[in-house]
Parts: sequence; structure tokens; C-alpha cells
Amino acid sequence: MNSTKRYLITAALPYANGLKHIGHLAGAYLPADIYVRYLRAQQREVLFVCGSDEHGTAIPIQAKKEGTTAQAIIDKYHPIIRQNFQDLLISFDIYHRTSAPIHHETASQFFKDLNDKGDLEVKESEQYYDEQAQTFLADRFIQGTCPNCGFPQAFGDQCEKCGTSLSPEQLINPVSTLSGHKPVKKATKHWYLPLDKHEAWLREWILGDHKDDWKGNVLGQCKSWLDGGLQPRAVTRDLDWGVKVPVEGAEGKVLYVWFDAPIGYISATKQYCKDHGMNADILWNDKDTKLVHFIGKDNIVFHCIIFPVMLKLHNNILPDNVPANEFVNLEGDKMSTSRNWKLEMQDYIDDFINKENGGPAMADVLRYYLTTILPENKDSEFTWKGFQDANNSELVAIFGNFVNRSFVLMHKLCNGKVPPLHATRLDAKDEQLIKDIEDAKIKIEQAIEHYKFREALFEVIDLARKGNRYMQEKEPWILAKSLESNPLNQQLIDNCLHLCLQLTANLAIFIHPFLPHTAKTLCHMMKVVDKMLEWKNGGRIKLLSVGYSLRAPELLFRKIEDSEIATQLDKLKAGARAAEEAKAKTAALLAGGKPDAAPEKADQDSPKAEIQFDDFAKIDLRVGTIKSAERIPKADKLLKLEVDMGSEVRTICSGIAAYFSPEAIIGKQVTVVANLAPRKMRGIVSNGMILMSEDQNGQLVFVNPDQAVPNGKTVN
Ligand code: B3M
Ligand code: ZN
Repeated sequence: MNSTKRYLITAALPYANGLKHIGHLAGAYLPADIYVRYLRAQQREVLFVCGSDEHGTAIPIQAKKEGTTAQAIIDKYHPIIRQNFQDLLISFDIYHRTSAPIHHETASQFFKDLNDKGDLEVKESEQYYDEQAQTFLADRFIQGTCPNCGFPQAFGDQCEKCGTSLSPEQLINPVSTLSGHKPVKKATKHWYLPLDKHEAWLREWILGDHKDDWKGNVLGQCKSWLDGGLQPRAVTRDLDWGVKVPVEGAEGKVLYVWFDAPIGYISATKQYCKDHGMNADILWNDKDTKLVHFIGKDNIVFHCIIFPVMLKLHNNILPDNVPANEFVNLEGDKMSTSRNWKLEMQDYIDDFINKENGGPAMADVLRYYLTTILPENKDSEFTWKGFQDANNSELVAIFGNFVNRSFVLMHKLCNGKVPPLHATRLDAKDEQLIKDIEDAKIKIEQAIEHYKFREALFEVIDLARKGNRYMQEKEPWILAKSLESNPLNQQLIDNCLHLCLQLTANLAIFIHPFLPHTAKTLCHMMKVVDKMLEWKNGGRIKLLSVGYSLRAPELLFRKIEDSEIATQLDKLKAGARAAEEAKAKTAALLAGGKPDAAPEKADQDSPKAEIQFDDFAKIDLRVGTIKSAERIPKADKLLKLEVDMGSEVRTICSGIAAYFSPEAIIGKQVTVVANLAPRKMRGIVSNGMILMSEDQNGQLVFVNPDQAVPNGKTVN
């Protein structure tokens, strides 16, 4: 029996570290919004919460990139993201933020409650520490070479090149991104959530109770986590950005972002309830509340395992479902912020909504196309051509066309009023259409209740398609020509248009959760109030009263031109190219040369700006001996060297092929910049740089000690 009294719907809190793209939109926010709008149309009690996730290392890292403070970053992105959602008609009841005092209090109290009850464990462990910056390093602040693919700029938690998830210990040549130094290991104390103690009930709850109603992709991920055995998970971090750990002896520590962020759902609820004179406790404590988390697939473990353990320990309700989506790719490639291969919500809003021929109808167009490609079971693909087709061949040619014809013909053949229905003259086609309307309601309902939004929308469009076919078969415009000889044909015209108009009213109800603006326009055309959109009105043909006069049709959707699509494709490619160039420039600056090419012949005779001793001390210069040298195919300037550094042999690519033959330099001692961040040149990871100078003839020469020294000796 369904005892659900109210719904609490959450959508993942986006990090306020940058603009969000349409993959995020399709992953969580759009499906959540469709579901919520449907529930509201069902007159069910529902609260839809979201907000910005403003903690975690993502924020200070972005601040560093933009040369500003973490606070400035969240203050910049939070309002933009909130506005983007509004422009795309995502109807949160509250869009909160985790920097709000009420969130800090809530998260802090939550942690305290668990800690006081003895539900957390405290352990000491060794973690990477940056002695220069005097701080422990979060995983994201450590970079090094990926042990899996050799990518030299892998992060301590993940290699963005090959996608492997890593721990900082696995990185080769780890470097602190704060100081550029090699970090050291140092003991530190942290609080852990002992997930291992909760394995039994989690298994029962997820793989037992929910095996039939949770999505396969979600169950699959949970199962593999559970089968792999759960480990205690640290819920505190050595970081100065976040919710302070509210116990003694935890100075300089904050709650792990994945501990505080989901509590953001609770604090957002609290804020909403405070603003509306309601009691938030009931929502999170009453088993008759149905809690549903809409998220992307990268958040599954946090919402299905970690947060439920926290909720259970805190005597809160558990989620009823976590309908996570997979990812949306873009034009044949994964969306990526660093490669600038993406379509940001803001871009779409600028190019299609905040334009003269745009407006909220264009928000509906994006919502439509994204719903047709929701990655509900597997990754899906956004293409501009697909976007154009969905608009032109479905919204314009099927949905818009049906509504428009119904209105135009009603004005032409029925005096602009809803014509009567002549029951005695209904035929099988009319009966079939009436049945199609009834059936559609049930099918759409079932699909939405099972989080199958693609399927639900397909049923709506299919109903419009049936309407078009019906009208095509009935041909009221032909009947109109024979009215003089056969005046009773007016009854057939009436029946056809009566049903087409009732179908239009139904389409307004059914499309409403997906395309809210379109539904409103339809109401305006039909001169009915929004209340007509209540779900219970759907499936019936008594929505519009006979004799009621309706307005002229409005253009629901405009055609999207080839040129608009071409512009978007050009923009996408140009953006990606610019990102690639910028990256190459940064790499060159870091490495003091040109990336993926030989460093240019030194032309640095003009003096450089004064530096402090500390700046010089950052450079780790060491002597090494060239053990082997070989040419690199297709790189006529580069030699690949193996340099004996005493404790290790380094691979270094050097742009000296034009000056030395490989055989001639074997055995030579050289000076190496040993702590230069590794970089990839022609597919080879180069670990260091060799110092060169130039003689009076412009011939490159090595800078080396005037007598042999042991390999690995420093140069000071
Ligand atoms: N901010 C991660 C993400 O945006 C994270 C979600 C938090 S939900 C509580 O993917
Ligand atoms: Zn890798």
C-alpha cells in the first residue's frame, strides 16, 4: 500500500566552481524537474530542493586558477548557476547554498551527533604534506605521472587522461601544486565513517528491498561496491575551506565535502521551512515522506551507500529511489571542461533564449531534445543536427503543426468556437482517437512513475502524431467543400474539430511537465486557467466546453535554420581549439620551452627580472650522465635521452637533434633541472630539462661541471 504523504525531491548540488553544461542538466536537473512538475500536477505534496555545493577542493582550485579567493568564486558562480536553472525553467522550491550559516550549523550538528554517539572512528595516518606551503595536501593538490598511462599531470584522486581513479601514493614523482615541491609524508588524525560495519543492512536494503525498483545501472554500481567490501571512509580533511570540524583537537580540519554536501539537502529544507513557517523535521524523519535523489552516475556511491549510512545513524529517512543517469556526450566526444568540449547552459541561454526570436519557448526546445536523449540506461549523445531534427521534425512538424491546424480549421470551419460533438455520428476512427487519449494518460503516468521520462515524452508526441493522422484521414477541409450539397457534413466537421481541440487540451496537460512554457501558451490560446493542467483532467474529452470561443493560434515553435546549427558547430570547434592552444601555452610557460616541440634556440640575452633566493632555491639542479640517446621518429629536433641521475635513470627529451648526433653525446655529463613537472613530448613523458648554452658560432653546448662529479649531485 502506498502510504506516501509527501515527496522530498533532491537534485545533486552542483559545485559552484564554474558554469554547468547541458550534460549536468540532463543528468539530474531536468529529469527531477519533470518528475516534480508531474507530482505537482497530481496535487501531491512535494518539496524540490537543490543548491550550490560550495566546499571541497574544487573551489580553492578554481580560485587559484582565476587568481582570486574561494569566497569570490562561489559568490560569482552561485548566482549565475541559479539564474541558468531559472532560465531553463527548472522549478526548485529552493536553490540554497552550502556556505549559508544554517548549513554550517546543520552539518556541524550532524557530525557532532554522530561523533557523540560513538558512530565515528578516529585514526591517525600518514598523508602528503607540503613543507613550503605548510599544509597537508588534498588529493587534488597533488599532481604527478599516472602509473597507468604515463600522463604527467594526473591528479592525486584521478588521471583525467585515462580516467583511472588513483590515490596520491600511486602517483610517480608527486608534486604539490601549491609550491611545486615534492611533498613529504606526515602523520595526521582524521574521523572515519565505518562503512564496513553497515555492510549487512546496506546489502539487504539495496540488493534486497530495492532490487526491483532501482535502476539497473544504480544497482550494478552498488553491488560492485558491496562485493568489493566497504572500508571506513575519512569524513574530515586537512583544509581551510569548508565546515570546521566541531570538536576539540581538530584545528585546521574541515568536514569532507561529501560529508557536508548531502546534508545540504537537509539544510536547504530547513531554510525553506523556516521561510514558510513549516517544520523541517517532519520531512526528514517521517517514514511517509518519499525521498528521491536525482543525480549523475558519478555520484551513486555517495547517495546509495555513504549518505544512507549517515542518515540511518542520524535517525532520518532513507531514499526511496536514486534514479541516477549516465552521461551525455557531445558531437562524438565526452564533454569536458578542460578541453572546452561542452555546451554550457549559459551558452544556450545566450544564443537561443535571450534573443529576439528566442524566449522561454526555446528553453522548452532544449528540454525537449534533452529528454529524448536522456541517458537513462547508457551514455547518450547530443548533436546539433539531432537538436535541429527534434525541433523541426517533431516539435514543429508534429506537435506544433497539429495544434496549429486544429485552431486554424476551427476558426475557419466552426466560427472560432468549440464545435459540438454529435454522438450519433461518431465512427470507429473517432472512437479510436478517444481511446488513444485515455491510453496515453495511463502510459505516460506509468512511465513517469518509473522514472522513464524518455518513454513518457515519446508517448506524448506519439499522441500528437495520432492526432495529425486522424485529421489527415478525416479531411475536414474536403468535407467543407461539399457543405452546400450535403449540409449534414458540418456534423462530421464538428466532430473532427471537437476531438482535435479536446486532444489539444490533453496535449497541454501531458506536455506540461516536460515543456512548461508550451503548456502555458496552449492554455492562453484555449483561454483556460492553468488549473486545467491538473493531471486528473487528462485522458478525458470534456475539457473544453462546447461553444467556448478560442483565441487565434500562436506560434509554438519556430524552425531552426541550418545556419544556426553550423554556427554552433563552428563555435564548439573553435572553443576546443582555443583551449588546446591555451593549454599548450601554459605547458610551454611551465616548462620554459615550446610544448611537444624542441625548445627554441636560446635568445635570452636580455637580462631577466630580479628574483629572490627562495625563487632560485625552488629549482632542483643536478648533474647526470647521458647513458643513451636516440632520435624520435617524426620529430627532427628532438633526441630522447636516458640520463643516469645516480638514484634513478630519467627519460628526458631535448631539442638538440640538430646539433648533436646521438652517438656523440653518450657518456657526457650534463646539468638537469630535476624537479621540472613532467610533460609529454611526441608521446614520450619527459622528466626534466637539460641546461644548454651557445658558443660564439651559435652552436649549442652543454653546461656541465669542469670535472666529473658523481651523478645526482646538486648544483647550487
Ligand atoms: N557537487 C558533485 C557533482 O556536482 C557534487 C554533488 C553533491 S550532491 C550532494 O558532481
Ligand atoms: Zn592515466
